Amino acid sequence: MKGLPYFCRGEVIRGFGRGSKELGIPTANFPDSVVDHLPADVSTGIYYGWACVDNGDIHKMVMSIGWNPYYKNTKKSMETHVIHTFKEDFYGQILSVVMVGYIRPERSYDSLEALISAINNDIEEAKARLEVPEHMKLKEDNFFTASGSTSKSTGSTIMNGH
Ligand code: ADP
Ligand code: RBF
Ligand code: MG
Repeated sequence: MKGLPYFCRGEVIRGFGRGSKELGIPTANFPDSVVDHLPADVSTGIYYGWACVDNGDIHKMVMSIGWNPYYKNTKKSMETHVIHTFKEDFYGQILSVVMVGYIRPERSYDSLEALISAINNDIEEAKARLEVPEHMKLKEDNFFTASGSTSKSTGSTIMNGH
């Protein structure tokens, strides 16, 4: 997929407040400044990659980019579900991500159950696909260790405040 890997970071803001957390799938939302910087060749859809909160550990992630057709959002969003159980919320903290692969386009579903089950499939897909050495390597990228540095890998790096 063109434009990958794509590195970005930004503050975690409040999202649509739809209670994705209650569904067991919280998503950390990026502000418009990060969404608006996405290059044109990074299309909407579901991606997988690595993520870390502030200077914390690096975890696998899945990300949804687009208008959530199931909810018919009017605003484009970038929402990251970090595949890890956190003790506390991390609103206001800096989320760093690298998107390494594409899973599927966003689509609408007949029921909430169907949407949840699709997301759970994405999570399993991400866990498996990230195991290959080529993707494991990106975990070690100095984008994650040296906060504020520019990645030596291909793809853009956006600094938002940090
Ligand atoms: P919102 O609509 O405000 O984005 P969500 O229900 O999607 O609300 O919950 C997202 C928030 O949950 C994140 O901003 C973060 O603070 C917290 N959170 C806790 N665990 C996770 C996780 N594993 N992945 C993403 N966000 C998480
Ligand atoms: N929303 C959709 O409308 N259609 C989708 O296909 C879709 N896929 C998603 C896949 C993943 C991995 C994640 C994390 C979210 C996805 N969403 C999708 C967004 C979802 O609707 C949103 O996170 C919750 O509705 C927020 O409560
Ligand atoms: Mg959210």
